[in-house]
Amino acid sequence: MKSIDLRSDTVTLPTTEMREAIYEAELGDDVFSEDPTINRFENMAAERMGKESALFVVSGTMGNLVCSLTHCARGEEVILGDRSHMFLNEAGGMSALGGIHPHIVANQSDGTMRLEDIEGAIRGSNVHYPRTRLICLENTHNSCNGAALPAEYIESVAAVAKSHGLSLHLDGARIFNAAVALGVDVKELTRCVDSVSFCLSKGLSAPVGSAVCGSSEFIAEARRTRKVLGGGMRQAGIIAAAGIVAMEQMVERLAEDHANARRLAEGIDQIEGLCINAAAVQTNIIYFDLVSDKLDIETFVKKLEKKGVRLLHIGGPRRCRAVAHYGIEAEDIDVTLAAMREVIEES
Ligand code: TLP
Repeated sequence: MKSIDLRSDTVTLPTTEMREAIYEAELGDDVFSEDPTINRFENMAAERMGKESALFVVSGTMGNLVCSLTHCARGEEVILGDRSHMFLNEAGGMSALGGIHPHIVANQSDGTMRLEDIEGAIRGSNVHYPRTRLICLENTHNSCNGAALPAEYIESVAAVAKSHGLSLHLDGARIFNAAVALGVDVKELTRCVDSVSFCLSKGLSAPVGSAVCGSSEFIAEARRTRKVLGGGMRQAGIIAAAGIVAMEQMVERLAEDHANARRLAEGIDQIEGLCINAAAVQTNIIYFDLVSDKLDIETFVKKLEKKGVRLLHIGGPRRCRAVAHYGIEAEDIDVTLAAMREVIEES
């Protein structure tokens, strides 16, 4: 029985081309900036994001942390969504390691924060207040149904940031999913931000790694911050080699994952006992609720697992997340739907 693991797109394994690129990667010491594969990766990442410079980091969490620590000094404040990954799922790194104060603003169901809420959160000049320094967005928005934030919205937040002398960071862990879903070049989504982090190890299937991109000046400082965190790596081209293949070969196929997520959402919509807003599905992430009172959520997840389908119970007391990714085919979605129907009927 094939295991259909829909817990996350982080479970993707490297492709044959990635394994070959890893084997053949030319290497050097990247702390001396002498790893040719890292240099090629960073040039490519910067070019893709339309930024002057880029930095390879081990994870999305490290990418976001490097950016917040580079933008902000101790006691300064970051405005970010109350459902953002940086606020919910990064172990409070910006506070723990940087003394940075998070100021949360409500995320709407489409992953945006209202402009008036952002404006309202910006501190005035008063000795009692922390100084606002940074605004963060997330695209796609993981916990808001994988919503893709359009370029116009990002531009409007950038205008608010600019008018108050603030920087704008984008957690673009799945920025390529957003670009594919919106049918735009990724640069349109990054043009107005001061820094962006994106992941190779999610839908793009590389085993490890993320990139941080921004101006040359910002990245020079970010390189120092990464060193502080112990993230200066030596022959790191061995992992960046897979990241190059990820950017070259794995972006356009993300549309297949979006189609599979939609197929799954539409199927779930037909199952009595499950509840989903199928119309909200734009990319590869779906959330749905178990509304049947015949079984509890843990039993539902466990019984599905016995049938070879893995989901995450996350996002609410009776909520599950499923993420489509490389290696999951349309037939797997049909098997998943059949398994869900059986589990509910058997209860
Ligand atoms: N998200 C993971 C879990 O942490 C929930 C997942 O399975 O979706 N930004 C966003 C928007 C993310 O979704 C994630 C990972 C990260 C940053 C952190 O990336 P990593 O796991 O590489 O540190």
